[in-house]
Amino acid sequence: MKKREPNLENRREFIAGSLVVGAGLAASLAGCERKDQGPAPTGSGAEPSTKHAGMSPHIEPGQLDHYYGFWSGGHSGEIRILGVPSMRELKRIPVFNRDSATGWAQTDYSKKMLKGRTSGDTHHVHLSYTDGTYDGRYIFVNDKAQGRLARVDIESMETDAIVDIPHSQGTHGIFPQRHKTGLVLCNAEFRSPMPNDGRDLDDPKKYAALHTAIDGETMEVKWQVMVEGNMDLCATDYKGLYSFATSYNFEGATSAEGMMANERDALYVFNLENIAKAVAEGKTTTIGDSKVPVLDARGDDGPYVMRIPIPKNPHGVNVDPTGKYAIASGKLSATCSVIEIDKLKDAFEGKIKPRDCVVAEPEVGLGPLHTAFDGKGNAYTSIFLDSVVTKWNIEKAIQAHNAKGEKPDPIIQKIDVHYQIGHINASMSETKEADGKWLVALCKFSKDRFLNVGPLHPENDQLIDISGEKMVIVHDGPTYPEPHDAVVVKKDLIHPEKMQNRKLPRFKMYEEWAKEDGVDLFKDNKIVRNGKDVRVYMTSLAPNFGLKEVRVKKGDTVQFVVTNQDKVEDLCHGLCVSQHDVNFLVNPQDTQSETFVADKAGVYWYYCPWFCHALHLEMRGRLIVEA
Ligand code: CUK
Ligand code: CUA
Ligand code: CA
Repeated sequence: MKKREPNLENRREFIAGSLVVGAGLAASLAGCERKDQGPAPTGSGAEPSTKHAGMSPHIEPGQLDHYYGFWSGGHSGEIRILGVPSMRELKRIPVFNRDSATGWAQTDYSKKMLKGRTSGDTHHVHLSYTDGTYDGRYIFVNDKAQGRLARVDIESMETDAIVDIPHSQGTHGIFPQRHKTGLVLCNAEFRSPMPNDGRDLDDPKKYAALHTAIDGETMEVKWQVMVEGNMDLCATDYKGLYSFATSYNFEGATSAEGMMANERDALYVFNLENIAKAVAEGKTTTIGDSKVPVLDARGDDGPYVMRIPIPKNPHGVNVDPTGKYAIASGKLSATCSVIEIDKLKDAFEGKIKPRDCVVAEPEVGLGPLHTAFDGKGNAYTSIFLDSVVTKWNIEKAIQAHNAKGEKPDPIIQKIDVHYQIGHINASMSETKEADGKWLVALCKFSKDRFLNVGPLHPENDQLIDISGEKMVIVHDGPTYPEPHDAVVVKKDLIHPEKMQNRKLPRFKMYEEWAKEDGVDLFKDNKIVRNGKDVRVYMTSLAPNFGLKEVRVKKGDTVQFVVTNQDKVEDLCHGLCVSQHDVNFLVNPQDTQSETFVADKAGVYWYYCPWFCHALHLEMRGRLIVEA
């Protein structure tokens, strides 16, 4: 073993120690030995690892990246877009959070979608698929905090739908079907009473969790399947037949110790065809006041759900680009379980046992979490406790599993990452077009890799060149906490529009108002009073607002509806009303609206907060509130 920085070693021991509570766990982890240490950590006198013969992540000023990276924002509640390989942050898309720059969670339509809530916890971003690859239409993202699923329209790069999933606490793993934009499957991580109305409070045996199917086109909740164990990560196959969910609390415990009691938990396999049939035949029930059909599949290895025993507190599950294998990571076991998807049919028909679908279980390191692929038969697993990425060969792992006597070694390389890696993903890894170029390693701790910015450190998203036989770290990418997952997408599959295209559902709302009030949004500047409700239609065209003065009475509810007439790319305006907590963005050719109460008499300047013109500072007017 190479020499390490002592405090790094301590940190690993500390983190490992805090996780290793069960006695059986230490024993199960003891067999794992690290093989290749990879390059030494940089920053301690070691050679920087960027000197290598492979690809450069450097993108010259004015040059464009080759991939879009879609990052979840974790408890920031947003989605971020990064350019890969430069790792430059290009945009943040507010989803469940309040965003002062764009007015998200303040504008009328976003408020309506969010129902007054302004926080969320996004973990998993996935794009809509057609024929096993991205079709460039939608981004889906979960909210673990409040059990929701949201969708972003890629043309506008704006959240266009948010769905509350009934009786789903801790909506965590999500995955869209890959044969077409069909269902988006969503896992509830937390078991809870059904319905959660005060019953069964102290009877955890009766708690359950739901696997929910949402139509990716209409964003309607189609059905739910109730199971007994919790569900963590989710994946789908490439044919539309199955979805998968790892369960780390198959024990049904309510404490961490209890959740680690058993050596094996389970991978749930949902048979989507059989479920759809049962739903169509009405073999369902409902829970509480939700109208969504629920199939109760607790406890039975029936035609709907199968449980494959796998070790121990499994976390990630990922399907390889050939669609042949689902790989579940042990987390508290040093192994990954490789499930052969073609065998599932026989297992569902009772011809083989569920466990017979496991065709390999290689030892990859301490605390395996997630797996990415290069399209050349290799898997890359993030190893949290060891802070490494393990590159291993899937076919060799299968040969080793079956071999009598001498076993081939599937492990190709382990490379240090900095530090405590969570998710991992490779360019196009979640599609059949995985291209084996770049790997992003989303590390939870950055410690000494960046300038000290106080107790809250950035995360460290490292970029790894996987185009050669050996992995090479080429870039550290600090991010604001806390992205969990990312997908890396070829740039020619993503075509956002440069001007607002007015197809989003919120435009229907403005058009209806305009019709009611006999107004042309693009032409008219008009104040419409209805009792104490005042609607202000106003245009913007650099460097002017259509109204220089808006006169209302104290106590009026004022709604500004602003339409940006500018047809120039990148020419945004916005509206900020001084002292009234009103601030929103209006893209070129966009309309936005926000409502507030004018509760203080006086003169309040409204102004454009986006630097749009040499006379940008002069782009303002007076809100005159009469006593
Ligand atoms: S979970 Cu965060 S590291 Cu929410 Cu995908 Cu595995
Ligand atoms: Cu418009 Cu500044
Ligand atoms: Ca467990």
